[in-house]
Amino acid sequence: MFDGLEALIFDVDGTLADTERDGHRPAFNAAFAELGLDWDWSVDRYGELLAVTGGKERILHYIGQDRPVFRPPPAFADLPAMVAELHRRKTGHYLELLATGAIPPRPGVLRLLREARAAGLRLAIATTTTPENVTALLAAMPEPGLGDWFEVIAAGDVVPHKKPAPDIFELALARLQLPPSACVVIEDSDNGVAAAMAAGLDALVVTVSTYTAGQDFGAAPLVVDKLGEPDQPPRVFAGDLGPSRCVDLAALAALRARRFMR
Ligand code: XBP
Ligand code: MG
Repeated sequence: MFDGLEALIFDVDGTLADTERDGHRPAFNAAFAELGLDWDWSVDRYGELLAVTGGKERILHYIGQDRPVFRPPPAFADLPAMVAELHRRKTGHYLELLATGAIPPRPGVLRLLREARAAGLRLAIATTTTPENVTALLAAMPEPGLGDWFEVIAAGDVVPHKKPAPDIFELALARLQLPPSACVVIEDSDNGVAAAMAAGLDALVVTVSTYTAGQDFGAAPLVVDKLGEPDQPPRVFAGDLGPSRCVDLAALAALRARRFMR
């Protein structure tokens, strides 16, 4: 226990690693090409499509917006069946890419995780992405056994509604059997902030990522460009780190104490 702080709950995409532009996006495009579709999500268009969380939901949204007259080929019973196959293939491409080690952890992520583990804090994940993507991302990081550090991995379709709905954070809290006041969340997006706060998780830090710069993080009490290291401190956009040189446990414990007044 660290001054009332008992657990850290991490988002994955954009937070543990900057996975979207050079990870998920090319994996979607490879799946489209495999099924003979001439769809190609550019860096900019993908940024817009990220407003919709969840890969399958994102593909359906894109079809509605950009391909309104598209009908799936006869090999598929219906559109959801085709989207499911696209997404299955996309996950395969993404896993292959992760295995190459092409997507490193963001600055300060491993430092904070090690610090939390050493202090006996509990670790959890609350993400929209598919569970196997989380396991593979953690396995590819330069910290052997990292996946086992997380007591709870709440991911993907296990809840009815994805972020910005609170469901996935509520599930993580239920599995941890902790109240929101014992936790700090690390997120990178407006949808993630909305989801966490709707679950009562007011103590959160936003580490702005490639696609989330310029988003409105509402009442988020701490917004930085990265978790950082003592010798590579983050830029602070909102809130403050107190005496800490980077986003460390002392800063997070102080943040939690301020939000929950105890
Ligand atoms: C992540 C997502 C995911 C990924 C793709 O959001 O929205 O959909 O882009 O993963 P967050 P899947 O960081 O807020 O959890 O294709 O596996 O859905
Ligand atoms: Mg994210």
